[in-house]
Amino acid sequence: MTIKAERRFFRRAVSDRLPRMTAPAISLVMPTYNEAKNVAELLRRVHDSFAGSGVAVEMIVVDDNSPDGTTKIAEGLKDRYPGLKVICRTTERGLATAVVRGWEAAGGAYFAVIDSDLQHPPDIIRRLYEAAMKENADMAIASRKVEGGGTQDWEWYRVVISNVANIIAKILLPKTLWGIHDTTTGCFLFKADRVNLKKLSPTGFKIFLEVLVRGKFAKNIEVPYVFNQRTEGASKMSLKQDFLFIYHLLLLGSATGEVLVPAGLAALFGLLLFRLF
Ligand SMILES: Nc1nc2c(ncn2[C@@H]2O[C@H](COP(=O)(O)OP(=O)(O)O)[C@@H](O)[C@H]2O)c(=O)[nH]1
Ligand SMILES: [Mg+2]
Repeated sequence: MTIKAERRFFRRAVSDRLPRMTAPAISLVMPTYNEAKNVAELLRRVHDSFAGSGVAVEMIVVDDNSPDGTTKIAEGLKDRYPGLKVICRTTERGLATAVVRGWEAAGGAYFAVIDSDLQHPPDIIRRLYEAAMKENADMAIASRKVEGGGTQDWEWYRVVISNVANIIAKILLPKTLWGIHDTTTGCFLFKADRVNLKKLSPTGFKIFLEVLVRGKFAKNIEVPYVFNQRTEGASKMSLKQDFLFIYHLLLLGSATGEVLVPAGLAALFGLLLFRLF
């Protein structure tokens, strides 16, 4: 046997002994900060929602070293959910960067994200996946703003802020957001190969528009859902995050060049924002 043939023989012998790992269909990132009371229920409900579907889901919890011990609880569930990944970041905080960190560790054909506080109904991921498959969409968006969708008992000011943010987004990104109703969604699923993660610059709370603008999506669809009330834990959303979102929109607007004004405005707004907070 030549050396080359020998090497081939041994490589094959070793790889035959390795367990056959099938790549997951979906890699779902669940960002957590102080979600000790929600994380187990979320994992259970996502897992159960795919029972009998034959679809392999890779669940990835990304926790920013929450003081309430979320990481430990998630780690403790690895026996129950083989393949569950738990990433604990100790030097970084922030929702958008946490989500990208999770996707960096993911191996699925589709990437997705869901809030970990059960405000997004856990079965939405299966519905997004099935809708994307059926309609051959690159991106499936969980939407509160199409028929059948909505928000459960939101305070009036959150409704106003959400609608204003939606309108500003549509003004700044008219082409990208043409036909999309829920531009501030935090839950979506997309074909992984449509986005180069290295090209993303995640900031603040919102990751959807960053992915939509930097990725290449030929077909987007919206799937209705009702945004639930939080029953455990507390929101980390703040006025600062609302302002950061507008700043982020201005940056995205200047990046796509869809309207001319954002570049200058972004500079001004950024200056104001970072002096204020
Ligand atoms: N890893 C990580 N997750 C976060 C951070 N901030 C919020 N989250 C998670 O992101 C999701 C949405 O946050 P939430 O505070 O509920 O936002 P709201 O629904 O807009 O009030 C929840 O699962 C949070 O635990 C953060 O800084 N790091
Ligand atoms: Mg929430």
